[in-house]
Formats: sequence, structure tokens, C-alpha cells
Amino acid sequence: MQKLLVVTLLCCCAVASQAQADDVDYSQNPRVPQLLERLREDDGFSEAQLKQVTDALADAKRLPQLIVQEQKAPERTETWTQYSKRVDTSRIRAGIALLQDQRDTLERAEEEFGVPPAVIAGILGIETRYGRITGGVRVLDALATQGFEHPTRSKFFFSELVEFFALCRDQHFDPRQPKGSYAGAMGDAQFMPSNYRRLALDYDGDGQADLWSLPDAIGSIANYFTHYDPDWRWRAGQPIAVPATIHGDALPDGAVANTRDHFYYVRDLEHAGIKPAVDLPGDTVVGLVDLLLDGGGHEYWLAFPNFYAIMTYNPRIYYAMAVTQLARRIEAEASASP
Ligand SMILES: [Ca+2]
Repeated sequence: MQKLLVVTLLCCCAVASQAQADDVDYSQNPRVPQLLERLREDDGFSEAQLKQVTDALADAKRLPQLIVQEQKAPERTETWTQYSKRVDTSRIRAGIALLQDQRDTLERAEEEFGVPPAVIAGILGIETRYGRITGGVRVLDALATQGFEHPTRSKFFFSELVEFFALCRDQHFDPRQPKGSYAGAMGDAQFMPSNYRRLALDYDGDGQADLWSLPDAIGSIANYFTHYDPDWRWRAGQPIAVPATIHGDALPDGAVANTRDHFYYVRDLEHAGIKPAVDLPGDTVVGLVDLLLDGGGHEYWLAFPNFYAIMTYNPRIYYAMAVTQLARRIEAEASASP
């Protein structure tokens, strides 16, 4: 017990000295003039509005630990066995409750955009537990730190920082207020600022696209799936993925999984010993999904275009499969107990 206390105190000291070392004034960063120029040119910011941006940047805090977190994203370190624990009883039950509580909004979104209620629930469930955990990091701090200093993705985050200031101007947010994920994603739907500006909808008609409100998040997710990437938009009425078995211990030579660059005819896969769990016409075009399990085993799925539509939301295979399986479970259990 005594030992534990000592360790805790040491940790506190380490945090305190780190905070001091990270005390920087981002309003003095050499790239600020470029940021202000983009807001002036692209979004018509006035001098007074630009001054507000500079003032906010002076208040931004450097959060270097976010860069480490980015590299340790769970999709890069976990097996599917571990990642898939997100599809648990509590998420399934809360998803079924969402289908009931937001029935009218979800039905309207399906009618307008063709995205089924269970898929929207699956996204909300995996992203934020249906709006309950939307992130506690100030978006200003997350985007300034990574926009000015991320070793590999600073261009992306810098651009999102510009969009964030424009979003705050448009939505009348104080840039110091919005909180989100370490990446700067906001609200129940976890939109980055550029997507918030382009694709968020005011779906409850109160005059503001508020992604921290479930109705707006539901309409915005459906709108995202229809308009974010025309090549990989949601295809109404089509399936997402089906399980498959393979003959032998591994995929046959030449079969490439977990990318949207390689697609196969089902008949060719069957010929190579890869069989879908349900009968599919031989000319059906599918991608291959190969999920690594604890102990080195594998689980295989055949993916339809809608699986890759989910990957436009987050480009990780595990993420798209977790959304897929959560949606399937919510839909199956909701229809079993109406
Ligand atoms: Ca609204």
C-alpha cells in the first residue's frame, strides 16, 4: 500500500513537470499566418473574426500524449477476439432501446437515404455508446497540437483546425468549448470538423445542426453514407457481409484480404475452397475479410460494397466488422422481441 502511494505521487510530479514543458503559445506558431489566410480567403473571415481565432490559439493547450495515442489506436494492436468485445450485451440492448426511442427519426432517415436503422444504431453504438461517451478532450487543443506538431499527419489535422474555426464561426460556438475525441471528432456521430460543416444536418428542425443531439446525429450519419464518397455510398437494400469458411489452414495463394482494391467472383472463391455461409449467385462480386483471433486462428467473411461504405466512416476492417455485427445483432434481437 505504502509503495503504491509513492508511485502515485511520483506520477503526479511527472505530469506537473510535463505540463510546464508543454506550455506553448500556438498563436505564435509560424504557420498561423497561413491558417488565417485560408480563413480569410476560403471562408471570408473579417479581421475581427481572425483576431478571435488568434486569441483562441493563444489559449490552446499542447497535448503531446495525443500523438502517442494516435499511434496506439486499438485497431492496430488488438486481435479481432479482443476488439469484438465491443459487440456486447449492453451495447446490443442499448441499440434495441435506441430503435424504439428514435423510431420516427430512424425511419425517416431510412426513407430519405436508404440506410437501415440498425446500421445507424451500429455506428452510434461503436462510436459513442449511443451518445453517452463523446470524448472529453477540447477539440481546439487536440487539433492545434496535432495540426502544428503531428509528425506524420499534421497536414490533415491543420486542415481540420482551419475547418474547426470556420465551423465555430458558422455555428456560433466559442472555439474553446467543443469537446471530442483525441482526433478532434465531435458529437454522438464523431464527425471531424470538415464533415460537420459539409454533412451534418439539422434533423429535428430546431435551427442548428447539433451532433450532440441524437436526431441530428442520426440524420447526419445517413447523409454521410449517401454523400461522403459517391464511389462507396450506401446501397439501399443490399447486404453488408456474410461469414465464410475456407478449405485448409489459410487463404489460398493469391487471395488478398482486408482491402477494397481486390474483389472476386463468388464462383472463383468457391472453386478455391472459400465458401459463403449462405448461397450466393456465382457472379456476385465480393471482397475478402480475414480477422485474426486470439491464439492465431482466423475468421473469414465475404464483404459486399456496403461493408466498404462503412469503412469510409473509419478505414479499419475491425471497426467496420464491429459495426456490421452490432447492427446484425440489434436487428435480429429487436425483431425476435418486438
Ligand atoms: Ca437540430
